[in-house]
Amino acid sequence: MTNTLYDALFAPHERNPAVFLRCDDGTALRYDAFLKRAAQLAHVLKNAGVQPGDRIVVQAPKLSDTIALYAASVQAGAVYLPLNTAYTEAELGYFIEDADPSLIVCDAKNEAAINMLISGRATPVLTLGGSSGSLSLAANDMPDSFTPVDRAPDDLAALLYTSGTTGRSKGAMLSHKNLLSNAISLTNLWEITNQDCLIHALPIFHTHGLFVAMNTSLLAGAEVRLHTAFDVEKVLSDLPSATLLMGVPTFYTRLLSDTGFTEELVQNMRLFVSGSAPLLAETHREFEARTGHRILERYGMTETNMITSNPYDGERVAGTVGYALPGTEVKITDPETGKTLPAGDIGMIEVRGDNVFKGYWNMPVKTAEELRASGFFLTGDLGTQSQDGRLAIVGRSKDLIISGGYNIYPKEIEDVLNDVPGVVESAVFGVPNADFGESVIAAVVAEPNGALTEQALKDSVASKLARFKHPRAFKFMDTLPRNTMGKVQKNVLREAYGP
Ligand code: MCA
Ligand code: AMP
Repeated sequence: MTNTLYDALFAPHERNPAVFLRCDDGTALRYDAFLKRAAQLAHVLKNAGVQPGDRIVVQAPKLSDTIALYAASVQAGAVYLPLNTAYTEAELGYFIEDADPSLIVCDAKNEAAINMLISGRATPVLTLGGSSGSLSLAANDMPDSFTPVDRAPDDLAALLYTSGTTGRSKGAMLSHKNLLSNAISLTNLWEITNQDCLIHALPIFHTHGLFVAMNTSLLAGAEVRLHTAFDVEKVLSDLPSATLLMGVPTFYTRLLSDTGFTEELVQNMRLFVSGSAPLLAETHREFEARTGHRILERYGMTETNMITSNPYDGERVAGTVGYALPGTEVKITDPETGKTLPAGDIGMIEVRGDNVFKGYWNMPVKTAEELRASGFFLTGDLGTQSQDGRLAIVGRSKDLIISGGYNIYPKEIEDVLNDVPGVVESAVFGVPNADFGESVIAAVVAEPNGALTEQALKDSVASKLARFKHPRAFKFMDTLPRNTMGKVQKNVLREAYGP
């Protein structure tokens, strides 16, 4: 019997007495105890009717049980589908409809709302959170060993939704091999071992926090300090006894803006990793001047896991994302013709390897558009590669805003705004923001003499979209700037309304 991911990440720890998770409340969970808990949860999944290949939707707080649920899902042969805790019911409804899960796990405080949302579906809802979560309680009475369900390398382990330029989120199907190959590459490259202690302050519903941070720690047997959210004070207090931090650029700018963040504090630290959004060269330099450490920047996507990384031992160059990971190919192509471009030219970044997903859930047409028959995936990012293969990202061909490491697709917000009575049209764009990298602005054309108010726009957005997607300002205009082809010129809007 084999279960690709379980055998590599979890099984080796069944008798490991070292601490895996140290939580905010001071509790420490050993690897062996964590595995027993995962087994108990796997029994609950099985008893709830979860079959191999079934999706489990998880919108839950950042708890040790939530991470054990991920391990349980792998063990039970299910497909783990984590969702941002900030999503509204309207957003949640779409994912549930699309993924057709056989189990939903949510925060105990959202149970009633989710039951209302899915009324008419037979899907059971179990809860995590505090001592009252029904999933946690049910697990307490279960046996603490579970025979993992057979899962081959190409079987799905996770379904992660990523927004799209069409406004509809797409479920990226990630196999056991996709996740494991990436964890192995990163663990080796960043030299992560069981002597490491990672400060984990990222959310656990995205690739960065769940796979890059958690899978590498599991593979290496490292300790993880589980912070429920990013809090500068808490990070400062853990730094002297930790060795690793993985974060989005906002983590680093916030640390730098605190005078308590000093070179003395990071004496024990081995590595700071940044990703999910561009790290400004200025942040890179300021960080080195303050701490003596050069942040290691890497690049990835939900669909591909990590693609490139600056070297651990070699030169970490600000403004570049380094070299293709072992077993991963990167090429730069002409976005019109698809032809490979020579070193130094700017074009579409394409990637192929064991890290690349198996396609979009229920979207064969979309999959064929973005994943070539040759196996190369079109990232939608524009970049240039030096003669020796070092990659720099220079822009995006997709209309995307990245705010604090969260991807926000303007089309999704424009669709909501355009539905508000009195709106003729709208254009959503990002402007530079010192804290979040970019922030969201909406330009709106209202019907003449209409009664449209900013409050109506805010109310509509608030009822449908997660808070991090909300425009931070609304600009009323008579018309939107367009080019001769009739396309809205977002660069003109960015220049007009940027800082
Ligand atoms: C919180 N808010 C945000 C964001 N986060 N608004 C815009 N963008 C955000 N990212 C809202 C809050 O709802 C709040 O709204 C207000 O901003 C201020 O909140 P604050 O307390 O300052 O924020 P925070 O709670 O400290 O969060 C900031 C954060 C967080 C720590 C940067 O957003 C975060 O953890 N980001 C990491 C995202 C991530 O993991 N990305 C990886 C996905 P109000 O106005 O109501 O107060 S990408 C990925 O996985 C790919 C593969 C990759 O390469 O890694
Ligand atoms: P997601 O769709 O959430 O997986 O986000 C993937 C996108 O984040 C990529 O297509 C890039 O545009 C962006 N991204 C990730 N890492 C970096 C980085 N180091 N520098 C610039 N952009 C990045």
